[in-house]
Amino acid sequence: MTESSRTKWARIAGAERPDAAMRAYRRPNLRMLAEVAAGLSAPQKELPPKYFYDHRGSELFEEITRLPEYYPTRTERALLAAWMPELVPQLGTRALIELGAGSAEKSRIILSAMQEAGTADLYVPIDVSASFLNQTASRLRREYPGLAVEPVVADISEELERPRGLPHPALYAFLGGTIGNFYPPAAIRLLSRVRVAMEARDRLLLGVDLRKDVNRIEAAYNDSQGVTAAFNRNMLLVLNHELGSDFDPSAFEHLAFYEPRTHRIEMHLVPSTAQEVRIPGIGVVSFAAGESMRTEISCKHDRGSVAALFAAAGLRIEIWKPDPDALFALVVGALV
Ligand code: SAH
Ligand code: AVI
Repeated sequence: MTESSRTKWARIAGAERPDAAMRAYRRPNLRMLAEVAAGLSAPQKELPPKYFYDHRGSELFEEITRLPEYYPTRTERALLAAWMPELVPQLGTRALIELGAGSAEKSRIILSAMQEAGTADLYVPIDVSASFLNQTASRLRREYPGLAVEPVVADISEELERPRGLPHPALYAFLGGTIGNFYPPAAIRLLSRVRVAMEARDRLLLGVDLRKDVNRIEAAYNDSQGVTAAFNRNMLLVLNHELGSDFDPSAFEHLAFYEPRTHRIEMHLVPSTAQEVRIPGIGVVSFAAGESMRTEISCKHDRGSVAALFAAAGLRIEIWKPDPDALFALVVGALV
């Protein structure tokens, strides 16, 4: 990767760098401002879920992964632990490029399998959450001394760049079911970018949360300790910090429900009383009491829905591996 492309990535992402508080007033985050303006003027108010993830948001997500109700992380971890020691040497993976890497807690299973096979050359974790990503990268450098770790701060809904000099075969990993947080057209655009970056020997490893009993899914997004509610409200703190807005997070209730027609969880923030929110650069945005704002979708899949996304992106399912209870699946994708 060139130095200029690194600078570009940093400029694109920018959200929670140490100077952000100062910068919010001197030079607003124009991309965020434009997305927030568009989302809050739509008939159904909506904000992009990538804005959950400042450092605190990333920590709250880590807390979610440990909740008894939140089954996806522990199910995917068990699948990875059982399968990677066999799959990685089969693929001969020399580089792991991970989209939305977060803490890379589960990625260590893949990296350890690469190390065991003697092919652990490069790890490229990509994430919007800049300070959290750098913390992850520092830890991994300590844990895997022979491995080159090249973090990239980037918004994967916009761009994906293939690092220059990438060793092959490379494995593009997109874990956790995060693909579900993208509307299908955006998911197809994202997978198409991965497909364009891939060479014939490379593979995609995708984690998808599966369709199942609605109560089980809804419980995962309405935990009894209120961590998901805090994660949801954190987006308003991110906006206040980045844009200088004056959302009162305590005035908004957390709402999460499954929408069977579209096979997705929707998360909303709903003010119990009318709100007038001032957002510099946008103006005053009014919320009626009970008027919801959608903050996230989390699409649930089956083999057919993944095959359809893959086909639209020029990929095919090479291996489909659900856990024994069919809660979550790992999918290996290859070029068509
Ligand atoms: N892969 C980890 C983390 C999942 S949480 C796991 O499976 O546990 C989703 C991660 O994707 C977060 O770290 C978040 O910061 C990142 N993310 C969300 N939207 C993104 C975007 N548009 N571009 C880059 N990273 C994004
Ligand atoms: C990151 N992503 C896959 C999580 C999900 O389950 O959709 C984010 C999340 N939202 C609420 N809880 C967890």
